[in-house]
Amino acid sequence: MEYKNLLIETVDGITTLTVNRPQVLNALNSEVVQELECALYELDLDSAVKAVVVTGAGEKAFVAGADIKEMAGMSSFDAHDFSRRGQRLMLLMERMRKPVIAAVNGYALGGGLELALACDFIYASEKAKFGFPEVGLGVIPGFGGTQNLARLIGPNKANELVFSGRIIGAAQACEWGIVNELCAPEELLSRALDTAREIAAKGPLGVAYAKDAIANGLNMTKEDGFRYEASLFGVLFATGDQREGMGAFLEKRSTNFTGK
Ligand code: DAK
Repeated sequence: MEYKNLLIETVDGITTLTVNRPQVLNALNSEVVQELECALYELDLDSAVKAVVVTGAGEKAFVAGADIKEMAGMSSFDAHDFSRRGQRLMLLMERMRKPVIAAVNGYALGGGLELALACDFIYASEKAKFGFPEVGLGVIPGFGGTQNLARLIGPNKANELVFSGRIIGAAQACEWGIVNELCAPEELLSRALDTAREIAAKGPLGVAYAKDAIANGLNMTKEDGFRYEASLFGVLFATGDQREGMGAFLEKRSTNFTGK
């Protein structure tokens, strides 16, 4: 499918998906949200794709939020529809079998930070900036941001960031646990791609089930989470990937996983 606002490039099983509206700092309008949903759905179904890196076009922004120009004129019905689409996109990213890494190259504000938080983890340029300016616009984060941020860094830090609308730098975001790795701007994408390749070399079913266990387990009691983990662990013993992974270890050779 052709996308007007996304650049998609797959090399050796790793897809780089770039939000491409640099003239408005890659702000998310309803068309971009729809394109992201379609693209990620396609990538999840594509067996040649092992991992996805999401980034923003240009030097200034990852995504500077939802498109304020479009939102300002929305009817209540449009806003509801926009919100449902955005939430569907964030849930899709969480439920995808493929790992998704955010490479935050500049501003990640509002819906942009929500997009990054919906990825499995975040690498950031030392120049990146993070924040939820929504309360200054008279609204709240509406694409899962309050939920994902509080789960990630705890309610106290999430409260401070969301209530103040403050924009913080990449070093503080890293210290607070929002960012896994800080990178020199020119190395950000290659660091994210290196990690994506490292993951892609592992058993795809193992990675997919680990993602499932961590994401879904967080919404369960610890005991239910343990039970869920055990059931996924058991299912993997019916797969070729488990036989291949353990067989390769015992035969002292490298693995050749098929994801089956
Ligand atoms: N939307 C639309 N255009 C944007 C934009 C945005 N979020 N951010 C930047 N732009 C545009 C600017 O208008 C400007 O366009 P022109 O004036 O050149 O036509 C161009 O991008 C360059 O931006 P600036 O000239 O402002 O660049 P600066 O370096 O001076 O400032 C900045 C960079 C990132 C500090 C500034 O652009 C800024 O404050 N941008 C807005 C950031 C923001 O408030 N983002 C959060 C948006 S609220 C919902 C679900 C989700 C949400 C809402 C509802 N539902 C449940 C319905 C999410 C809300 C948000 O994300």
